[in-house]
Amino acid sequence: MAFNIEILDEEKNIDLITIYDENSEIKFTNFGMRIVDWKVHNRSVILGPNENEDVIRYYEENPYFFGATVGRYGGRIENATFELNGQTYKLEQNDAQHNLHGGSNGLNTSVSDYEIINEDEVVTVIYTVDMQSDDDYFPGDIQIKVAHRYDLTQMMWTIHYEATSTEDTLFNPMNHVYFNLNRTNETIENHTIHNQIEFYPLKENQIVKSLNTVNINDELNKDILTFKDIFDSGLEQIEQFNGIDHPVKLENTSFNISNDELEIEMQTDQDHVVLFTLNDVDWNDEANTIHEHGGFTLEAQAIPDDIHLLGDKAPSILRSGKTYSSETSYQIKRKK
Ligand code: G6D
Repeated sequence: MAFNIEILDEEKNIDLITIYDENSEIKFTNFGMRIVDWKVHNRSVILGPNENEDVIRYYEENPYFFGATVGRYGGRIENATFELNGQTYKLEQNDAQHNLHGGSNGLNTSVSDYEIINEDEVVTVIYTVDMQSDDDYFPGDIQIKVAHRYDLTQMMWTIHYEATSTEDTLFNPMNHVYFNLNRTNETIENHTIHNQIEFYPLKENQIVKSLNTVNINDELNKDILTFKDIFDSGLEQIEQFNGIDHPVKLENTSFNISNDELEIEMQTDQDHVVLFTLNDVDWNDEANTIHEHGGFTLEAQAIPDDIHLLGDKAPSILRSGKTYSSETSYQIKRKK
């Protein structure tokens, strides 16, 4: 057996699923369809609860969506309202007057049924959730299937999303995992980014301003950037948000970030990834392990607020009768 299940809360049906071999170990929970930990050769590469922490309480209190499946809609929808097919929909205003990550009843709060398929070297956890329009005020009831597949040989975690809706709606899910490849709990400044960083500027309210992008590599005249280069760039957008919190255009399907020892490769069928570097920390865990620039997210998704930027052409529109399907994987590679 390459996995085990620990019951975290019997009444609420919340479990912790660990998939492991001698090289790596990954932990998932059906509470918010989260990744809880990922250890490669005993080194944790993501941010999450410490060994002795109460896992459920940790996620209930943590405001940064650590490891969670986020949806229906990742990112902010301006003024928490949008129009679709000539109808106006009003969502919950849970981030000033805006809607962030689908509202307070989003997928990150769900407890889902799941089944496990064990093929020895590849273990898949398949979660199913029904979301009602009454839960989050988006149109349509949606049936969602999220699969977390872990390939022990490749050290590769793949997320597959599938959804259908009873009415035309918006669906733009992602996972909010934070990576830090360092051995000690340092900042991510030393990580190198092997792709161009071409981002969409934000307005003061953190909503995407327009589709006119800024390329940090061009601005700094550097082929390869580290996070330190970005933090020290002096670019107004980076200063304003104390780091990056922007959708980045993907020029190809893979996106790579490394330190001296490890590399993470993301592969996705999405055209954008929101890169967020934990810019302002005002909540901490008991061991005080969370700090500014202590991790980065790779939120593969459609551009937040695409419904206002692109109207009827927004990629996040899910028509009733159609099936949403998308896949993103993260692989850890050893450099030496
Ligand atoms: C997202 O872009 C947002 C951030 O602004 C927010 O603080 C975080 O989620 C929790 O990445």
